[in-house]
Amino acid sequence: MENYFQPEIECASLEKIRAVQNEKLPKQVKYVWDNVEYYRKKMQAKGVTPDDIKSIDDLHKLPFLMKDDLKAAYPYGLMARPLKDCVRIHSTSGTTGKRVVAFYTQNDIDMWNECCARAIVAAGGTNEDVCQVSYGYGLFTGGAGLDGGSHKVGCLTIPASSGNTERQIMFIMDLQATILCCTPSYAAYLGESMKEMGYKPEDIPLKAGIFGAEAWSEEMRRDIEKVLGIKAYDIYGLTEISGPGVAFECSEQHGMHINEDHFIAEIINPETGEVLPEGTQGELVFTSLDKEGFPLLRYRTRDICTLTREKCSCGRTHIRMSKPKGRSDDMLIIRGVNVFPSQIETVLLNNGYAANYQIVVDRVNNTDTFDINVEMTPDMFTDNVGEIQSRKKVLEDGLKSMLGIKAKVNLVAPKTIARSEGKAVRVIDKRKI
Ligand code: DLL
Repeated sequence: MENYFQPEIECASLEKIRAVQNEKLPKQVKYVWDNVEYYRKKMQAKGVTPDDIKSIDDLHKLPFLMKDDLKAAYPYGLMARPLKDCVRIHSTSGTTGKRVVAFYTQNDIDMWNECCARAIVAAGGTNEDVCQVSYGYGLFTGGAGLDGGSHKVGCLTIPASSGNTERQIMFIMDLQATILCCTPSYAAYLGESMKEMGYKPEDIPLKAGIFGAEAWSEEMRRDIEKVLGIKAYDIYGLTEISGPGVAFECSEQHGMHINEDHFIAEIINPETGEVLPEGTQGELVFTSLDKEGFPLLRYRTRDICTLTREKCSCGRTHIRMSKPKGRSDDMLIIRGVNVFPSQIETVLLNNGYAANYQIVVDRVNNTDTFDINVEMTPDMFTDNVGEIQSRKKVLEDGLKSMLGIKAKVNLVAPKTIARSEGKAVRVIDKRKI
């Protein structure tokens, strides 16, 4: 039986969802206009005033916000409330330049925690569960978000944070954790470590995992489910819009329901900004409907995906987004061809490898070099040169047909590629362009 945290809104009719959005949007636009000078100026430059936004049909009239706007307005320029009304900040994991800092009022935190609670309940969570939160706690939103959701559901929460794999495993086993929340790459590593320690899936008390914060393939899901003996659910979100729980998977595991009573999603053509029809792939854009501290309107996520309103048998009615293929800024352009790390991952996992790989791109004599270091699994590890060569060829052929360009595969020994406790680092781009 499917359970819901807030069934009246999660399963509301489309008319009801639209009514909620139509009521909230004009108010939110007026609120931002009155309180965020930076966005008001953008609206003025486009000749739009709050009076022009009467319903969600007018959404397209509003200007976009981009990451560059967040940098330009850093740190306080997009806040809509004085600092005294805010109770928390979080910040993105960006490694270059200024980080994005988002501000939350207590209402913002409550709304966000409810979104995460919806995700936990959709993964089968109840107050009988022991929920181990192994996302990083701190500036990153993963730990705090799932922790808050877990409390709302009434799970016994283990705030493990990331890292210290032995201790993570000890808690899972000793405290009989039933739900694990972490990045998919860390879940895979925990699974690999538990297997090595001799645990079989049936020995592990976990029943569900809530994994997100980075792109992961269906093949990786299958592997994690197998090694941990669980059902693995995807969860999506971003600091700018709140954190995890903007969208989450249900028992169908077929797209993530976007919490449409709080966020409006659009898909646009990233080149032209044109809004695309449902089902078309493009860049995801979010408008927050009730954020108080840091309310972003038409924020371009750079995540590439599709949306669908097809009926979902779980009973939820909110629109679903596909797994993001990757970020438009993670997309590599190699010899003129667009390459997403997730495509490479699919080929590797379909050929029996785990998701332990690193892509190295460089430019030599004006030509892109494209190497993929792939770890052999302990079962396939050998020093037989002929066997390695033929394995390498199978992968290179598979990659060529998936990507359309040739990559050089280097098969490396098990455990030689660094594991990540948070988001995995898949790409090293040495090109200086
Ligand atoms: O990663 C929030 C989060 C924490 C989501 C825990 C899920 C679980 P940021 O660090 O701001 O926030 O990074 C946001 O991560 O724009 C996507 O590119 C990527 N991302 C997040 N979830 C997924 C997912 C958190 N399920 C950026 N699949 C987003 C693919 C994801 N990419």
